[in-house]
Amino acid sequence: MPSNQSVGDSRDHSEHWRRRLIHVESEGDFGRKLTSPGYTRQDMSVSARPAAAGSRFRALLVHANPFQRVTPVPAYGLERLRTAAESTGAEVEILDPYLFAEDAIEAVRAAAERLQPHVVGLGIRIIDDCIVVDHPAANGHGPIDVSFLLPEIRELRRALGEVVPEATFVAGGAGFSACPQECLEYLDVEWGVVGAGEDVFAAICAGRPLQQIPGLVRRGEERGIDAYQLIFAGPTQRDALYAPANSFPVRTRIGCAMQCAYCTAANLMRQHVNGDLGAVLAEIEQTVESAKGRGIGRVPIFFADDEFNLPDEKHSIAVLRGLVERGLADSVMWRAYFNPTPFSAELAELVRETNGLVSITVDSAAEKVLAAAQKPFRRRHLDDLIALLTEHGVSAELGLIFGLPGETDETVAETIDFVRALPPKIEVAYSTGARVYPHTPLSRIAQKEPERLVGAEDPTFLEPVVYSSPCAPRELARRLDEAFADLPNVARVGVSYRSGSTALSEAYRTVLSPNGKTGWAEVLEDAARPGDVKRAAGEALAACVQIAVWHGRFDLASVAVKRLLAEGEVPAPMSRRQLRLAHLAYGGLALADRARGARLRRRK
Ligand code: B12
Ligand code: SF4
Repeated sequence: MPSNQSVGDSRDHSEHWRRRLIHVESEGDFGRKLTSPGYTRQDMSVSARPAAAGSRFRALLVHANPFQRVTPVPAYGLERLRTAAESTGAEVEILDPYLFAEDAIEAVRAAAERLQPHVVGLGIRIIDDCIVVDHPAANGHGPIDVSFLLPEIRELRRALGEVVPEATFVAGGAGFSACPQECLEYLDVEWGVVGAGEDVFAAICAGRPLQQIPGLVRRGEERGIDAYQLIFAGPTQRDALYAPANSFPVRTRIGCAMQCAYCTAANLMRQHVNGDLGAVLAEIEQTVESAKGRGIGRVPIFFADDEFNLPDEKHSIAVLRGLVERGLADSVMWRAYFNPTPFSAELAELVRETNGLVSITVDSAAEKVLAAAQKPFRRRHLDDLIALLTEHGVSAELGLIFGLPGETDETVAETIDFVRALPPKIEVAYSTGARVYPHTPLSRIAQKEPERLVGAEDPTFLEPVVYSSPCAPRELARRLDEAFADLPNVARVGVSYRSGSTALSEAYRTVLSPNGKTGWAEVLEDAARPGDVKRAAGEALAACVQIAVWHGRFDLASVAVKRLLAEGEVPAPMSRRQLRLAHLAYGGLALADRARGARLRRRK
């Protein structure tokens, strides 16, 4: 059950519950199966299995992402690499230490010790949390709140280097790819892949000499962001660890044809490639099938593209039409980032029909700022889109960045007026100040306007530096908080590493631990505590239910549903009646599990 999805979607599947029971009986308790330190080994893709029995080549892919403690997402990039390497027969293990272990360093040490990998791949998805203002009142927090994650990742890399000094270290990931040479230097890693790593990783696993693999960049050489790889493959074999608490990512295209001043995608130099439609749809189909087999009614998908409708909407229309043609429209709900244009009535209809949520990358409604930030649309496109979405009843949310180049008191007021005129159903998230990432157009603007910068004194911009006009980000945040105080649909953006609730990663750890009940009540209280701007108590509790169901822990799921029922409001479109039914169903399944456990113990 996804965080905002009806428990009832799975309620009427009594057949499903029966099948689920059989599944539990025949395969054992999945949750417990995953508790061994090498939890991914048992769940390796079929072609990798023979390799595990005695292969010569071993690779450890580490999701070097401390943010997993706060917002767990599947290690999708690493799953894609492992899928690509299947045919080589290498043994490839994915480890997500910040998610499944209290002590991430200890966990990677143990895994490296056990596997003795030839190659260690570091998946550096994010280098910081990009939350400029978490506390509008400074209160000793300094001028910005961005959490820089590379120091923590460097500790992880050091620990791995001590355990397997002979292994080759390769780095990759979206955060890494925005500033590859800077990261290699900072982390003391020799090799890296900029952009899509599937082909390069498969070549490494096939044992090709590193110097001969096109696409690998080496520390200190000239090549960096210009070595971007745009390979496309699929469908991805997913790791059994991840419940869709924050949805399943599906990449349909890679790259971006635009170069908005502040965006890390601007470093791709306008390159982009569409995925093969058949492979994309097959990936969605497989995802839906396996998720349904584990009790998920409507499967949440995140189309993990920079912008789903750029450079054109033909591809997105084809993907959505494919969902309808394959009879998947009612089995999914999805979200994706959209540019305000192109967006036709046909696309709007398909979005609605397939249960999509349009997350619009707007940034500003002021013409002057849009031009200075090199945004690929103008105010009229935005106004047209809002009218179109309203007309077609499409669910939408919208993101703004105040303080971009060209921002003045007048442009701030213009965007505030735009927000105040929006239909209240549209959720708005805003931030103040833009993180200056290395090599982006904003980094060049920043060099010329040092008076607009706050944060680290780092001329390379690897450490967090923020551009903000016409005033400092905290001041801007205070002004905007005041301007939007009466609008319940408008909030400051996002989840911060420092203050975000860790309830979901704790839920994973509890569900995966052998005596998984200890601490579950505290996890649920933690989830229910007001904290994250983005995650209401009901949603966080529903995510806990889902994590428990995903790992076959119906005893914990049943307790979590009871706690959810105690909340004043349950997340739409759930109803209290559906939750009560789910409570009964999970309770029944938990009893059946317990009886089965007792039978097995007696047989021994
Ligand atoms: C979708 C998305 C989300 C969704 C994810 C939903 C989900 N269920 O997965 C949500 C909204 C939850 C989200 C949250 C966040 N996101 Co986000 N997200 C994205 C987005 C658009 C796509 C990610 C994705 O899945 N891509 C598809 C996969 C296949 O690509 P990939 O992971 O990059 O992997 C490929 C390569 O990088 C490479 N590779 C990856 N690892 C490795 C390792 C090795 C060894 C090698 C060789 C290669 C390699 O090969 C892979 C296969 O091709 C990216 C932008 C982008 N285009 O990537 C931003 C992006 C990753 N997010 C970003 C940020 C900041 C965040 C948050 C921190 C925001 C916040 N404060 O909450 C959180 C972090 C969550 C977390 N735990 O990491 C930034 C990171 C930049 C930075 N600061 O470092 C990005 C780059 C957006 C941007 N341009 O600014 N995000
Ligand atoms: S269109 Fe979106 S992804 Fe592309 S450069 Fe602009 S903000 Fe980045």
